[in-house]
Amino acid sequence: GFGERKAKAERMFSLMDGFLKNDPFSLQKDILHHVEYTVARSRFNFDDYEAYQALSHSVRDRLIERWHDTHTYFKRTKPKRLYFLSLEFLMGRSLSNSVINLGIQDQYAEALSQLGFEFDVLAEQEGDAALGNGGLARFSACQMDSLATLDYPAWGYGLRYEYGLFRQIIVDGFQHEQPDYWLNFGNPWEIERIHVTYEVKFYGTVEDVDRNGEKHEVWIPGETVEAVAYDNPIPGYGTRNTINLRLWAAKPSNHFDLEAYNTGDYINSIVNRQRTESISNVLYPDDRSHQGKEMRLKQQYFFVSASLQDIIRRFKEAHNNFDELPEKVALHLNDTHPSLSIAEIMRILVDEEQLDWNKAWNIVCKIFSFTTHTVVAEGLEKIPTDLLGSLLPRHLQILYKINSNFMEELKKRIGLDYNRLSRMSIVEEGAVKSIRMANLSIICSHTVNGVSKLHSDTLKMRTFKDFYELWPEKFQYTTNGVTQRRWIVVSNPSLCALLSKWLGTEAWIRNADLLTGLRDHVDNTGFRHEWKMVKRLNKMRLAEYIETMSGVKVSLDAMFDVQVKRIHEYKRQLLNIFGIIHRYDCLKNMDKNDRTKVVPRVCIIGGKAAPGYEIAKKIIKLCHAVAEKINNDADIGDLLKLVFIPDYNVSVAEMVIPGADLSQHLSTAGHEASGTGSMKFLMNGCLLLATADGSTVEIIEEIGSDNLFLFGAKVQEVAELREKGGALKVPLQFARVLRMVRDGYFGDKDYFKSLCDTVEVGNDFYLLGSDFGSYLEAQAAADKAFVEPEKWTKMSILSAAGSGRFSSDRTIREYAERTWKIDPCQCPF
Ligand code: CGF
Repeated sequence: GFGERKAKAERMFSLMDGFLKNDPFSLQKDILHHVEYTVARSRFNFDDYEAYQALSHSVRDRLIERWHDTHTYFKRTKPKRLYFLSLEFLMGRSLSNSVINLGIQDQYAEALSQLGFEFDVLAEQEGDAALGNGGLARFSACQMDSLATLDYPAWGYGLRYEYGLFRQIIVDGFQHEQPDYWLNFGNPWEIERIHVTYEVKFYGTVEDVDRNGEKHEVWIPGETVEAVAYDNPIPGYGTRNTINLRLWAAKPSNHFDLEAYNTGDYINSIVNRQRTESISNVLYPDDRSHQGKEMRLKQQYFFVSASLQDIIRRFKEAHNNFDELPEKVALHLNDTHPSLSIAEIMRILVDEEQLDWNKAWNIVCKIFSFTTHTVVAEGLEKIPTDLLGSLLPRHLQILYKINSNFMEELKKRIGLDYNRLSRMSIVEEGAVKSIRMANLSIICSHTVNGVSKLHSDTLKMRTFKDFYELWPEKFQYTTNGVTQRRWIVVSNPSLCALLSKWLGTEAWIRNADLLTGLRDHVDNTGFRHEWKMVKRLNKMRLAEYIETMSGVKVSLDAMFDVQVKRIHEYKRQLLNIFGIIHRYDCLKNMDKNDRTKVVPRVCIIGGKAAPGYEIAKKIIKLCHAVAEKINNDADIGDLLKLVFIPDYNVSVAEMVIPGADLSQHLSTAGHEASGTGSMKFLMNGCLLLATADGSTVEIIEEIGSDNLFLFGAKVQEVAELREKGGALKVPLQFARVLRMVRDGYFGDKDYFKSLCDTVEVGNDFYLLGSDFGSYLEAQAAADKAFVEPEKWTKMSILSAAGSGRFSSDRTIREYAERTWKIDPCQCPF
């Protein structure tokens, strides 16, 4: 009865001592408690790794406490919630980020030092959670941090891959991939919810059933897998709000296929079952080309089905009418990867909740928003109908019905323009009949977002022109951003202290617009001196890392010039390497006296190539071959060094970015949807050398073209240049560099042939040749600025001062207000 429950609650409360205490003494007690009882080591004898484990468990306790309070409050106040659906999250490490956001970094540092440990050393013990590929996935992680910090009632949903993004190892200059079994040593940052499980079904048939005299289609699935929830608390900064990232893992289902077991083939039935349970095992190592693969489709549906069951259950607990769904639920499709959600929610509403189709469709069209991260139409996801029909027969029917309704409506709007009708159809007829996931997402979403202004223009004018003309109001753009908590506070503590000192406040950590205040100090020599000292400190840290990784000793007086990102032809790492070869060639042919005027450079390149992407792998090999030649040329010495940083990931980025003087963003204009790496460099006072692509266009608006080094064809010139083909003018220097590689100057002549072919005149799709001249000019301008340290430092300060607009806090606020229509909901405890 009620009395009994009350007494129980009171007793439980009296046993608890309020919130966990955060003074150093209490933290020490907690850490030792976890050493003894969680890690099960003696508190008199434990090493750094065990100390890290105990430490993270004590942090986790504090996260859980806030997580509970936040969710209890959300439950009570029933705000409209955002569900952020993404197949990829690149979270990196959690420890430092968590203690900083919880505001107890100093207390932990003190507690540990009294125990004889150093916080930073323990933080290094943690591996990266690399459940994503590149920009899209790290952007998801930044958005989660901003959602929590700005108190939005949001949930992230994703997959708990057992193997994250592969580890890159380099053997003899070649990339090799090794599995990243990141859960090997346990993961203290997640909470397994063994009671939060859902059955996810696949295959089977669709049968007609009679419901109150009406014929209805019902799916009789053939296979069941269980999804188990793993919750990852995401703490906000400067707030108690701690939101949830729920990741699903596939587990054996209790749902036994009796027949399989009764045939007597017990062992084989278990082996078969295990195969289906491997759904969440592996992350696909390429965010563009996983079209038409059954496992990928299974992953998508597994993710979508578990998430939607969870979301609908939560909705039904608090509301009893689906008409309220659009006021209470916003579903965000992070790219098309989760867009099967549309068919799934229609199935739930119509088949299970027995809503009328039109009513369900009206509701569904009000809850979805969609962000596309792609530029080229060829990059858009398509799923062969054969595959979809066999794996999810009922969903295919639903998709056909959505499409035929849409086609009818469209005919009324645009008439019988069959070409346009067929371009806009969800179903692509052709050699392989397929479902176009982008068309589906656009049709059903109330908002279609681009990730930068330029990207959005491309979507409207090219990629989704037909849809834009039909529904101009749907098309918006929300420029990407990155979180200053991770990219300054965690990764660049000395800059963080300097910013707070000169801005006179730490408020910029929650409001990055305040960084513009740095402009007031740019003429102050004392400030500039401190700024330079911070950069030097970070360069020292990076130089040490380079020496340990590659054995190459680099001079701190050299310009640290960095290009780190996934390796892709459109990102043009090859242009960078050709520029380096040209520089080397010039040095070799230079008078000894002239060499004294040369700005020494340390060129740093890092990034992973998708395992099946041959040309990208050749770029990596060429980089190593060139590095081998240059770095061993005693005649060149410190004037030029080239290092490839292996296994580029979030933690490596945290160290490399603060130490960079110059960073390169070289994509052929019109190919990078946004780019978020540039924003991280900008925040860290690193100068950009870039094309006017993606969000760089907006960066120029913000910091002025005088404060970065721009080069290359503009987006409106690219098509014309391509048309010229063989008649395109290419500078002599380019031809010379290409010849050096072709002639085997860096060895492996035959191996590099196909790579050289990709940039030969007439075949140079990404326009390396025609951009080479202006690239070299931009490089020369960078050299010229570098020899004037005061000028360089001013440019560096003004870069950071203009980076506030590229905080993911701004991105999230725009999404929340314009797209999701959600309000902050701050837990008052
Ligand atoms: O998403 C990207 C990145 N490769 O993950 N695209 N995808 N898919 C774009 O290419 C970037 O330009 C963009 O910044 C990023 C996040 O929107």
